[in-house]
Amino acid sequence: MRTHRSVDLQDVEEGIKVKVAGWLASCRDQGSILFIIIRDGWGEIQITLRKGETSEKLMEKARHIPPHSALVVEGIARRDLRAPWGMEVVPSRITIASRARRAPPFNVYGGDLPSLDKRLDVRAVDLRRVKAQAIFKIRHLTLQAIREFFVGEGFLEVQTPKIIATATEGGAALFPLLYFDKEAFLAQSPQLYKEQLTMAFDRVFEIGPIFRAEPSRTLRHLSEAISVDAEIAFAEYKSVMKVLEELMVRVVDKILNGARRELEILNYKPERPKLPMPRITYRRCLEILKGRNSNKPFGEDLDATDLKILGEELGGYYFIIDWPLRLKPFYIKPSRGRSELSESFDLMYRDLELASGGTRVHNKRLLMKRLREQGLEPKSFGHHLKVFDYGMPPHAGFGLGLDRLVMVLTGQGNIREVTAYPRDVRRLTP
Ligand code: AMO
Repeated sequence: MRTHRSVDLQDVEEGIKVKVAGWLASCRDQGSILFIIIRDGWGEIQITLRKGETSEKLMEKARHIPPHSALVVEGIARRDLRAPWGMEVVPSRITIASRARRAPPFNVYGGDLPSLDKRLDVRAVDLRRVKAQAIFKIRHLTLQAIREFFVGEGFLEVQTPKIIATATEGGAALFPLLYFDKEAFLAQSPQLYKEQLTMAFDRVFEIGPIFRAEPSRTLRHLSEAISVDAEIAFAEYKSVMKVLEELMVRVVDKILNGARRELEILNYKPERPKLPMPRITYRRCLEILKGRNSNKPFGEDLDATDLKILGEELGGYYFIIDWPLRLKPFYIKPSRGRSELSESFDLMYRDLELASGGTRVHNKRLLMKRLREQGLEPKSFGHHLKVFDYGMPPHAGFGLGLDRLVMVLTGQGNIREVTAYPRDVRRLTP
């Protein structure tokens, strides 16, 4: 239906015929001249109607189009350095493809914003905001950078089932569902499948949904999130941390270089990681907490208050490594010679956990022992354990929360702002 997008106008020759389309964002009526701004998926287009140049009939029609209506405009491109892309459109015809029947419940193009809840109720309209557009452009570029990085490092992109038979990340946090006549669950992570796939493909990655039924009401938890998972054969946690930190640099650089306009709109510049990122042991974290009069016994998980202190003390990006084994899922490998610890890490940005990972148990007997220690029945994992008889390599990997990463890249404090249709305890629509 259109010949040019907004962004294409910067390259067209003056005087050519164009047909553009988008949604009416504003109309500035100065009597003898009328400026209409329409927005498409790439930016803004200025439509200029002048008395004497444009018919009275068309000017009258343009004056009465309700904001947010979807329009198709045919006309001539004319150079004007004040217009977006340096080019305005002098219209000969305006077609209202879809007339807006009512005004949105808030001013999408400026003014005070209502609560996030009100905005999420009409999310498709809310996403027309310039800031939302910038956030989702950065999300898109982030995904692109991640894929480029993994492909360049010889990883194969895979997809694993999201309807599964057994828990991987602890039994409490599953969404059960009826799978024909059986009970099944939504996958908490692709953990066991990505491990198995190293047997066939060596290095794999997946970008897909994870489902968590914890009733968390925080600014950083969703019930459905997107996870970037990687798994590498013949690797252990220290080599995987190197891959992850290089991925982080690649992503931040892509955003710093490729999303300058969007970062300007957001008035934010993400911090570029300095490599190597600090590796802080869990034990060292306890000492830091002690120094701030917050005593934590060995073996207990770090809660939001602890992470806040660590974020203040350590700043920027850092790894917390060598977690107590009892805090980690059954598939994480115990440390050599220090069986109370594990070969594991979390990647942090200040007090926000971005990723976690570790070396995996690749010995079948040890994995069965670890399952039992965690009160799980090896028989329920029969299909997984079976493949360990066919040359399961030593392997390691990580899961990186895409939504949390985009929070850091766009400077957002609430994970819902970077997710098109967030799902949480209270929200299942739209
Ligand atoms: P974990 O459970 O730590 O590890 O999850 C990995 C990363 O996913 C993100 N994440 C979430 N983001 C938003 N809302 C949630 N409810 C949520 N839960 C997790 C976080 C987190 O760091 N299988 C392991 C990874 C591995 O070892 O490879 C796992 O799932 O950013």
